[in-house]
Amino acid sequence: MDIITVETSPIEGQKPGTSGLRKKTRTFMEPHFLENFVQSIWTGIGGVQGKTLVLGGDGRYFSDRAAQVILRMAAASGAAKVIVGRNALVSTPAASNLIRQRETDGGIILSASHNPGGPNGDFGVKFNTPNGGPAPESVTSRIFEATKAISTYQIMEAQDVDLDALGTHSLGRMAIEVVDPVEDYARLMSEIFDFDKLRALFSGGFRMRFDAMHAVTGPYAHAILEGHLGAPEGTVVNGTPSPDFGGGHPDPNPIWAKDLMDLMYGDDAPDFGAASDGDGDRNMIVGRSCYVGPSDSLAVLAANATLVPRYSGGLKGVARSMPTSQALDRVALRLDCDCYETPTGWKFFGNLLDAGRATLCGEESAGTGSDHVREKDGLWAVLFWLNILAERDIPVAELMEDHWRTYGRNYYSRHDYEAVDADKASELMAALHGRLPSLPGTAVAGQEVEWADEFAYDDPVDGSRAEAQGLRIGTKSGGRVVFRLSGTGTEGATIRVYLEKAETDPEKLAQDPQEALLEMIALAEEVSELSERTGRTKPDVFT
Ligand code: G16
Repeated sequence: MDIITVETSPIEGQKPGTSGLRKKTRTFMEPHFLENFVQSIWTGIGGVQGKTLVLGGDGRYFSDRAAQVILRMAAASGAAKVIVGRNALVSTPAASNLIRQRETDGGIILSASHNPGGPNGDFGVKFNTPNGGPAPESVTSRIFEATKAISTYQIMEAQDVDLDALGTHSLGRMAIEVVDPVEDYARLMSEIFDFDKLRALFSGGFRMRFDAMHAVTGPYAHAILEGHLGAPEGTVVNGTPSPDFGGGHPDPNPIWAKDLMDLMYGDDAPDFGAASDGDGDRNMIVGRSCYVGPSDSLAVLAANATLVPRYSGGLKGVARSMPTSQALDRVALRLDCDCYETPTGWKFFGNLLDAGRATLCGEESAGTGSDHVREKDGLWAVLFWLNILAERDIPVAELMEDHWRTYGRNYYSRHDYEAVDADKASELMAALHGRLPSLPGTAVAGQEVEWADEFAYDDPVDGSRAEAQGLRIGTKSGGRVVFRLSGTGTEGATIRVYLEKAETDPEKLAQDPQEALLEMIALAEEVSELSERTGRTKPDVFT
């Protein structure tokens, strides 16, 4: 089989964002776009000669073609072996697990996460390092530099590899091992959670609905929930992955998982509802008439962690991304464990997990995870909740009330303004940045501003510094507003406004978050002049 060297030139816009490179699928399908980026990954990680990699993804449109290209490029550059999920389907957390379990040199995940798929949707490519986690900025910036200097790439001329056939194949001198992606992951889950207790929960009549949103967790959820744990057939819905996610938007939040929300707020609601996203790393938790926001979910997991076998000895520490609500901090204070605040992006948790400083991590963007892998993990979070419910034997709503009574409540919401003109969004951020020093001590929308800054993070493990990670304003009353531009969008700019208000008065713990946050919403508008600058009067999405 011949190895061809193809002449190419740098393509604009190949800078990895919050989580790898995400673009419109059609952009990825343009000549050389994928190949340039993949060759740049090889350069950024010091080549793939003799290395073993994992390859998988959420099965979205173009994944099958992209997987074949990547295999031919890995073979051309001398990789020893690639471990591929059957039909190139592996959830992000399961890929992280495979990378770790098989002690490989890293892996490539093909996904644009919760973004819609299909020819008019989004596609993405992400490299994970040998610890199983998303490449840190030091690596992604080397990859980006390589995309700007590329002049050739190598690819092997060969027929497609049959990725439907389990077992070992070869491509030139490179071995390709096609594995069942569910097996190892299911084993890992059974080692973390009390599967006997969960089986007893389901055999006792506990009812659940898991919405896999036509995405990658379907086979995992069928195997674990209905197989290992004996939940009745039909517990998992939309459980067959499809290249365009059934025409839907595989983002587990109350808007895109509306069917699940309707069921859970209806007359015959089951005890527990959950959903996961395109690549299986995000989760949504909902009890009977009780949606649990991601920040609260993280705090609940931390507060109840010792009920789960793997965490029964306690937590070494916890971590959250900066915009995530400070509900977790309240729990950490009680548990007397360290609580780290990192920039948005799972890659920032990697060092803390590797160094044994944090056991549990989470983000407001519906991601929670622990040191069992180096990615956030949707199904793991669902099993964690089930394990807690099995032990505590109370409905979700009661558990939340109890949690807020014990720790206080951080009302929280994120307002997203999507596809905003990129220049206008940058101008808004620049103007706000300029105002920050003058804000403390003044009143904005009737709120006294106590502090205002731009978030920067000094990694306590490797000493690296990440600057310009969001603009924050804190009020004397314990409120907080954060502004950030998303690093995962594929169209214009997405302005994210994160709103938070702390409440400890037992009489005021049952408000609607949007109502409770009205003052913070007014402050955010006044300080940023968002509607005037962008013409938007209400968010496209709020969570
Ligand atoms: C990715 C990252 C997360 C991040 C989220 C949102 O999630 O892995 O760490 O919180 O994007 O990022 P942004 O606010 O920059 O859009 P996923 O699930 O999309 O891979």
